[in-house]
Amino acid sequence: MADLLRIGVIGTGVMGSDHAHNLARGVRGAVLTAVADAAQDRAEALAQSLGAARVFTDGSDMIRSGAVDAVIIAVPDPLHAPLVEACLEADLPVLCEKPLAPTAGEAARLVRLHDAAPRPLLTVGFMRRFDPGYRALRARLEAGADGALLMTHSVHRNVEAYPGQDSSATVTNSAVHEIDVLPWLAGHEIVSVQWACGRPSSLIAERHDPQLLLLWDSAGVLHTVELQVHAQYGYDVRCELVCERGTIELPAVPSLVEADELVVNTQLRRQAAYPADWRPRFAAAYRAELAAWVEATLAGRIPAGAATARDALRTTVVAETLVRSMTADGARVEVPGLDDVLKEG
Ligand code: ISE
Repeated sequence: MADLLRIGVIGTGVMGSDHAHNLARGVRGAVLTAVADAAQDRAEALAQSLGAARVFTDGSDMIRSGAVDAVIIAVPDPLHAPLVEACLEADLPVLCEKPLAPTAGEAARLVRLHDAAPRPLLTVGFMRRFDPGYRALRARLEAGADGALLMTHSVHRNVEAYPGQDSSATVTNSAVHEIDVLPWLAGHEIVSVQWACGRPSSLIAERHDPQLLLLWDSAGVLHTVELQVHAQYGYDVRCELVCERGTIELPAVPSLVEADELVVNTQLRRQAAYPADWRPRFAAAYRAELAAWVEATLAGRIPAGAATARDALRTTVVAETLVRSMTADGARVEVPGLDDVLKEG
């Protein structure tokens, strides 16, 4: 591998353009070489503004062009699988946005193809693993002073839901972050799940909002996750670990520190701003993830600590099991083992 990685970004929507901007701002050892999007005008505008040399209207053409050494996939979830497969065929390292694929069947197929590849190529962009707050939570838990972990409580709220998606997308597209990061924090796999809901918001008809997810891990720890994807007031992610001797939680609205904003106490009020979406909240995580991926790719590895193909498959399997609970009126359902999932199909 050369010492400068030529990177191509497929997808110029919210996340593709965010990754492209981060690359253009400067990541040691990497250069943004190409962008691809079926929306040619958008791809050309992004390439021109960031100085990317090549534009493709088809991501597969970029993958086969020989113009890039590594690829970032940031297209809508159902389009991930064929592009990841093309990268594996072309022997190109790939950072695929989460989820690896919306269904366990597709994700399992990618894991089998990846297992057959001569070297590890696939990293999945579960960026919370690189967030300083989540890393600090994990380090503190591992240090052991608070005793054993007993329960966790997470809240994940978005301002507005993506249009045209149903209740299952809340799990497969949004809750997958908690489904990935909670076992990473706790050190144990999720083994059974239950989906619950109560009174729905009148502001969104397409899906049930909010939803409550219960996840039990192999150590018996119960993780509760509240998802509200149409919460209106701001982007809000919380996580509290309940241990034997105390609790540990993420700081409130940590992006304020980065955005250089203040919490103001005035006229009998306490006021603070919320980010409008996940990009400012997880800006440091996205940058750290990209830097780690580039460094590892140049060294012929996949980044330590990032989500692997198997981690991502496990997350999709848990998400699919939650959707099964949703359609079974909230029954508690066992999560199938990865070996069984990989044997099927
Ligand atoms: C989005 O795709 C993300 O990855 C965000 O982090 C999450 O908060 C949001 O709900 C997803 O739709």
